[in-house]
Amino acid sequence: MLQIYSVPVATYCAKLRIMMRHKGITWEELTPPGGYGSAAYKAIVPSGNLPAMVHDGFMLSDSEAIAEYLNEAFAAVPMLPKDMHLRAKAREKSRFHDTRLEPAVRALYPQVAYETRDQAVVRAGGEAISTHLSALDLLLSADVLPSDPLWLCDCGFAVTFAWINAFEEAMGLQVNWPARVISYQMRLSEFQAVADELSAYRPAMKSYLQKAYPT
Ligand SMILES: N[C@@H](CCC(=O)N[C@@H](CS)C(=O)NCC(=O)O)C(=O)O
Repeated sequence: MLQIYSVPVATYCAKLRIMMRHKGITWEELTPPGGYGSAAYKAIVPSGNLPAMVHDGFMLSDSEAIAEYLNEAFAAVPMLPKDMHLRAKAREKSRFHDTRLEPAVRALYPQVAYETRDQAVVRAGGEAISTHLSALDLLLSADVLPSDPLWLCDCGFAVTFAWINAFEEAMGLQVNWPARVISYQMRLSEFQAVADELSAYRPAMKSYLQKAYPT
């Protein structure tokens, strides 16, 4: 049995669900006992992070470690290239998402609440995100991965792009979107697993963003 610890709004859980949907994997979703970071949850998942997985008694945390494990455990729909160099490039792209773009978006969560928002911080955040989007533009311009399949490295971007769009609407975030990045987002949205996950995930985003508006 495959169980995933998750909370509805968690970005990296949505990233993981895209890959599980694409592979046709079934899973059971569990709420971390006492909330993530609690002693009860850390007794199961020492990092206290979400997502975490338990597969037939085997526990693993970190969305990318889980995704790579599930890619091997459920190999029928491969989401990493066979070629060693392409596989390394796919991992490079995943790391760019997890260590560059997404953390710049995450830095704006403390600015969501309307009452305490600092527009100067939001502006600086928009500039930081734009810098990463322009780095992604360069990365995409040299992308050697075939564009037909959905790769592991694509899943996080689909979710993070949705958050940037949501922040543009809810907080007036200003971001420069390179044309190639917009095309990439559109291409990802055409995968059924991406479309299904984003439509299931949007209510959680909307509920989180309620505090972005004056009461
Ligand atoms: N690189 C980690 C990041 C996971 C992450 O930041 N998860 C958030 C929820 S989306 C979390 O657990 N935050 C609480 C914490 O870091 O203590 C991954 O890919 O799983």
